[in-house]
Amino acid sequence: MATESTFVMVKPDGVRRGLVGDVISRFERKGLTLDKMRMLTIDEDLASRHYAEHVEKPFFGDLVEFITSGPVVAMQWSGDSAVSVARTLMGVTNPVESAPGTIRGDFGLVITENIVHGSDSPESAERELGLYFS
Ligand code: IDP
Ligand code: MG
Repeated sequence: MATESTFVMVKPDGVRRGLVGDVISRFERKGLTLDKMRMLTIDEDLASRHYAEHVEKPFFGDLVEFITSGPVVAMQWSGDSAVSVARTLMGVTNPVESAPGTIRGDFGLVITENIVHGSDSPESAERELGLYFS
């Protein structure tokens, strides 16, 4: 198993609902290490760069409106297989289908407002960490 770093973000709904501590606690209890953290409000330019892969999708406008709607908490977490471990803790994209015990499975019901973001590959992690921490 290789030590990796990944980008995780509590989205505006998670901040509004007071779930920042719970999200952080889950990652800590799993054994990942919190390296960096900052709170910010994403502007449209950063949103478009973050979600560049989705620019042609029908939900892109709603996604940008949502992700810029309030402060987020951006984090770098590291540890063995941190990228896939973080995705497992989050649960699948649609909270309707996310397993109980995952963040999205425990707290969500709406696909846009699914509480957390996590990088989907080491390459995405490097790109996203660069967007928020350089
Ligand atoms: P991920 O966050 O699990 O990696 P992606 O497919 O990369 O999922 O989608 C990015 C974000 O866009 C999702 O977390 C969700 O907030 C939103 N999203 C994805 N698919 C849909 C959809 O079909 N309708 C509305 N929003 C969506
Ligand atoms: Mg994604």
